[in-house]
Amino acid sequence: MYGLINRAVKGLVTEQFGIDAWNRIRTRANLQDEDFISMENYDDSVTYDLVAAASEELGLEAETILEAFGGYWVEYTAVEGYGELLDSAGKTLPEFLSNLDQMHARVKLAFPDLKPPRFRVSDSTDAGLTLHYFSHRPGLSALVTGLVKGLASRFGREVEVTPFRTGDGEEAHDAFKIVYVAAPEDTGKA
Ligand code: 1MF
Repeated sequence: MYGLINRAVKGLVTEQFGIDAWNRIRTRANLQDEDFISMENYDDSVTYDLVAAASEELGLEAETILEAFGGYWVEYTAVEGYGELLDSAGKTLPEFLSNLDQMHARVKLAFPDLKPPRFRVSDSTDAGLTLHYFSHRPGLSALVTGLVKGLASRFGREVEVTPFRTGDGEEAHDAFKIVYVAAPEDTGKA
């Protein structure tokens, strides 16, 4: 994956746990380099090793770290030069989620080594929707949960996200049931 991803992992760890924790994680993951180059393509194993090392060093489940990272990614890319990209993908959560493949196509035009996952929305109603996720990369479902929650908060709303497996054989994939949590002003109560 592009170094931007690994830089964001470093950003999350250093902001929440400090630079010493980051250096212990980096050492545990056997990384020689002090830093990552955003536009350079790194083997996916670098990212997986970082998450595993962070999990061991911090005593947190990998899923917990991945979910936190998903939320962080939305904030991080917004301030690291991709705010316009995020703005262009939609003005509401369901619109954004329906446009994820187009958003990735735009990024891939500029950065051809991108290997984006594919997403599909189904069953979209006033109450929520189902997001289908097809990735080249195994084990990142909790990351998508965090991305969706991070996006929701970018749009000023809250969601419940429940992952599940769906489809048979070749079609088997991860999906997420997303339910909008009513904002306080919508409930009639204070
Ligand atoms: O293959 C890749 O390197 C890659 C990197 C990031 C593929 C996808 C992504 C983005 N995606 C990360 C989870 C991937 C999980 C998987 O593969 O199954 C998150 C997509 C996303 C979902 C919801 C909301 C926002 C999202 O992302 C916004 C986004 C996506 C890509 C970039 C920035 C924001 C991006 C921009 C430039 C990149 C790489 C990614 O590369 C650079 C960076 C600096 C200089 C040159 C190239």
